[in-house]
Amino acid sequence: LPLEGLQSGGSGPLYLKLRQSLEDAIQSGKLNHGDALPPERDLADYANISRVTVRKAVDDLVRDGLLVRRHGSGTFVVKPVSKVQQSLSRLTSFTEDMARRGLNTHARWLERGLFHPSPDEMMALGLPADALVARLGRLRIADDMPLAIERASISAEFLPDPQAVTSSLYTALDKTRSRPVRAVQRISACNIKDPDASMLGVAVGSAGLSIERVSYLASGRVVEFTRSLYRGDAYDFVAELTLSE
Ligand code: 16G
Repeated sequence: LPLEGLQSGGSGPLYLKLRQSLEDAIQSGKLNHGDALPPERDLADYANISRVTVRKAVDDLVRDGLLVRRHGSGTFVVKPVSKVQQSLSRLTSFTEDMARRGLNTHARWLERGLFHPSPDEMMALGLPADALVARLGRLRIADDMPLAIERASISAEFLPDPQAVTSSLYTALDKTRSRPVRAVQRISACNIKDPDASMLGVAVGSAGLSIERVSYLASGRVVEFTRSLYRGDAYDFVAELTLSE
């Protein structure tokens, strides 16, 4: 593992740097799915940092579902064939989430173009009827497994050329300096009907999670209104709860 020089390279908390190195090792295949992580004591000695720091980095990756602790036998790199554990406290993109797990994403485009907003889009994005909205409809696939159907609506002001989105929407928004910094997400249970069921490769009536995300810029303006349908058998959404003061 490339842990030398953690102390010297760059600024920021050590545990974040360690977390990043471990993530990089998973992504690049230096650590394979199913591999055991070296004991925390060894990692600490080797990188010349405290065990508390190592524990903090590992805790983060366990919380995000990249690593799993097995009682008595150690910490392992999660096999992605199992459910995707998705943190509910971080504003990340699908492409990033999958890349962190070492999975490649691609999309089957269902819709991509500029339209006048529907009443729902007018409400969610705060737009008049004569405005333009970029609509991106995608079947989202990770390593050949269809996981979700997503339909994103973005005011054309932030995404004037929807054809420019070839893979990640958030990367495209980054380029126009309009990547969201905050989002409100609503999740509800549903049964997956056709044609969605056949696109997702599940039986008609299987359990799904219907998710609506409204994302905001730092200025408070709405950037994104996205409706997603996730396979219930492929996703676990995990939230960290703290006792409020
Ligand atoms: C996630 C978001 C979706 C966002 C997309 C961007 C949920 C439920 N939805 O899938 O709102 O548009 O990421 O991903 O998490 P991209 O940058 O890979 O296109």
